[in-house]
Amino acid sequence: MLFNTYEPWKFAFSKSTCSIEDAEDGAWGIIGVPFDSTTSFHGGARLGPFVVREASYGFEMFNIDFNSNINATFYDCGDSHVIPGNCSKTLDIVKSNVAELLKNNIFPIIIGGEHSVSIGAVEALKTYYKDLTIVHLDAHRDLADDFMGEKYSHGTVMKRIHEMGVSELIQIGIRSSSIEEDSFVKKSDNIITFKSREVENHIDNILYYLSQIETPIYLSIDMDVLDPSVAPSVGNPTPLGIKIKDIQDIIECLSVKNVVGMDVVETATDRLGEITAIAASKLIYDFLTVM
Ligand SMILES: [Mn+2]
Repeated sequence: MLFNTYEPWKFAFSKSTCSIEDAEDGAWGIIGVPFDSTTSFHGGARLGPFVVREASYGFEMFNIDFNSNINATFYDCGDSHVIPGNCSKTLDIVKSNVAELLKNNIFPIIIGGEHSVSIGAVEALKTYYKDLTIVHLDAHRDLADDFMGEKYSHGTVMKRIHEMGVSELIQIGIRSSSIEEDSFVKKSDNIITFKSREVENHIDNILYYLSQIETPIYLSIDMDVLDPSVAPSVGNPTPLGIKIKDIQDIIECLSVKNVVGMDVVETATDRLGEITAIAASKLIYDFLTVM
């Protein structure tokens, strides 16, 4: 017997609605963004939304890790239009799609696509939430002012978001940075770093820190935060990463906070059933179980 009706262009267990205006207030809305035009190393993130949704059909309604059914009300709103080769125009489209969800009191879950797509989502959220904390899980800081001359890129995403004026940018799992990014962090008073090694040795301290956040939260998960042994198919694989269980703990910790949006980006593969896509899908499935 199938776990659910097999419909791989929609995330498993998503509810359907004729129009977003009829959606339940306070629900989550999934948007895929099949875009990878600024990718510099391993391509394929444009296929992320498809493979991550497909992988979601491997999970059961009952999430035994949390002793709970997948409880959240959520809709899969399909994929955003993208303009291959034009990052800033694509981000404008993502921004307007997320704004449309927010107008209807639906909170965004973005499946990337390369990491730059987070810029559009956070821009839309910032018009609603003046105080917004970014919890950013990534091997990299993504704080370059430009990447090969490009202001809008997977390597500059957190710099652009930081410029929007966030309450705090909390970077977790970091194990790669340029010296310029490092000195930018030292000069800033609202960027907090928990390196990959600290996740391994002091996860309780990190969870305590997250439990003290008082503002609305946007959670951004670059799949390369995981160790390449569990998530090899990403744009920039980087050794010595964190575990899926660490992210599960972080998601559970944030479930009692005011999370107003999240993304899972940089899944870069064209293979159905590939383990990176399954890991990405599992993180969204856990998120929707506990939120
Ligand atoms: Mn990264």
